[in-house]
Amino acid sequence: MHHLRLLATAALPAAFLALAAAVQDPQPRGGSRRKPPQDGIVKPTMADTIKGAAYADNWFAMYVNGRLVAVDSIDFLPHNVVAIDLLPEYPMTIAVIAKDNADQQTGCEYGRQVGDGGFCLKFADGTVTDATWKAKCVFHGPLEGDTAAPKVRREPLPEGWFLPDFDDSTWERAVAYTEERIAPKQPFFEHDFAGAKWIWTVDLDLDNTVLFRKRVEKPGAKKRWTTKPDLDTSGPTPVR
Ligand SMILES: [Ca+2]
Ligand SMILES: [Ca+2]
Repeated sequence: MHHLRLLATAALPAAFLALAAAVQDPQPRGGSRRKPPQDGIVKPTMADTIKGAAYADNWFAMYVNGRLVAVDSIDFLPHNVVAIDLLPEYPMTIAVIAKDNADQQTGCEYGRQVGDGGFCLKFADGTVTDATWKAKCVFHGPLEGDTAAPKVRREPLPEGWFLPDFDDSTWERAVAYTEERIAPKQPFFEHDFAGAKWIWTVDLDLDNTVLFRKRVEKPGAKKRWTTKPDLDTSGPTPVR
């Protein structure tokens, strides 16, 4: 009798273990959907990433190597900083759409006022915004700064403007502005933007939607990891 009870208590945990194993691994052993061995696969870790931050007056979305990687979570006010973890692959093409707050029909804000823009970015690999970036305005107004009878000029986003192989040779250089001219709000000073310049087009006031591009080269840079994404993240359509 004593013997039997011992046997039962010993057998029960074994049965539970078998059940738990079956729940965790529902595929038949040797079946085609079992995980392949991952020997030789090197996965990236957080140590492979670089940290960055971006501040836009008033809003931005950023693509890296053709992929949408960051969207400013606050469109108008308050001004905020977006912190970004990036898994860098070089050459790295950064493409940004930045928008000053402006009415689509008048180019004004608060009724008949003209607001100004500004964009600043810094990544831990040394990438910063400066006058080497390319810039293109796609929404300008009010024309001539005329707020009494405001008119605007708009053009569609160039096809594939955020893709690495897009030809931006006809775009102007970005123009760097002083911190005093931009007058950023407090969140800017709570992050490390040292060495980064404020950029926009030549017209900080009337150019309301601006595209930026920058190709970052890192000769000799090698990826430590071997994994490749299989998923399709192209769902979010380019913003307009
Ligand atoms: Ca404006
Ligand atoms: Ca603004």
